Amino acid sequence: MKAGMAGTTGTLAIALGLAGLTATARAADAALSMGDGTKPLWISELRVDQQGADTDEYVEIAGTPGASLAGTWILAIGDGGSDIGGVVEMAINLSTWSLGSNGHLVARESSFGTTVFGGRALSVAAGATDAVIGSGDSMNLENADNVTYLLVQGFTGAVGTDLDTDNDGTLDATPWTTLLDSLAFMRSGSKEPVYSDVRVGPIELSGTSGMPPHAWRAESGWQVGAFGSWEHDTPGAPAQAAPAPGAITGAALLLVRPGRRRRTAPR
Ligand SMILES: [Ca+2]
Ligand SMILES: [Ca+2]
Ligand SMILES: [Ca+2]
Ligand SMILES: [Ca+2]
Repeated sequence: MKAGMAGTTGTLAIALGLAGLTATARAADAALSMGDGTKPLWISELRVDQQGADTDEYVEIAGTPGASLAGTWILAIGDGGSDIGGVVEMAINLSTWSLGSNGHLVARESSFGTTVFGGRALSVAAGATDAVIGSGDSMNLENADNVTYLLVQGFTGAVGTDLDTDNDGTLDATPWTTLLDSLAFMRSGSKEPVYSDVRVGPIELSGTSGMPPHAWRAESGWQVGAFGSWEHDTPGAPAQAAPAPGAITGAALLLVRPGRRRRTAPR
């Protein structure tokens, strides 16, 4: 695939470090999701899927080094039973933790670090807070259909609560005091509503049916990583720099600036 400018004002196609893979993804500008500015915390990386059992899922939070996470929750909003959307699938209370000395926290399951790709198992970087959430393969970040991730303060709902009773893509209840950050992982063909203007995927990778298996926030916006490789995983550490436009062929990510027209990346 040829990477380069998409030719429309406000859109930018850049290459990803996924040599040999054919991929198409899109994401809104990351700046949209930086919250309301009252608390400098944001979601910086997620691993939701991998080749084989999903033993190594994690969510990375970043912000001011040492910042308290009192009252802070990570939520996953998706389907539940026959309800196609708005259901709280996961609610992780981070209140007992603070960001590490390097400004990062990794919320992960205890089986994290067991899968080896390319001779490397994942580990939480020195200086980051290592927050073990549940035992074994228990975090279960869904990759079967669209999921919205929210970072909020003061959550008073619960897993199973339906926040979009008419499933029109607008939340009818927001049981939190502050929305700090959000993004949605999009899977090909999924009709489930999402609740963030920041959208990552779908991306055409073998074995994922369009769901981005891994994504991280770069200065230029969200980037998508590989399914059977930890090449771009940096749990607890700052993201790798985004590849320069045109530097690597084989994959492209379309960034759409807020308030401007979306357009499909060139194939
Ligand atoms: Ca998963
Ligand atoms: Ca609604
Ligand atoms: Ca619903
Ligand atoms: Ca990272």
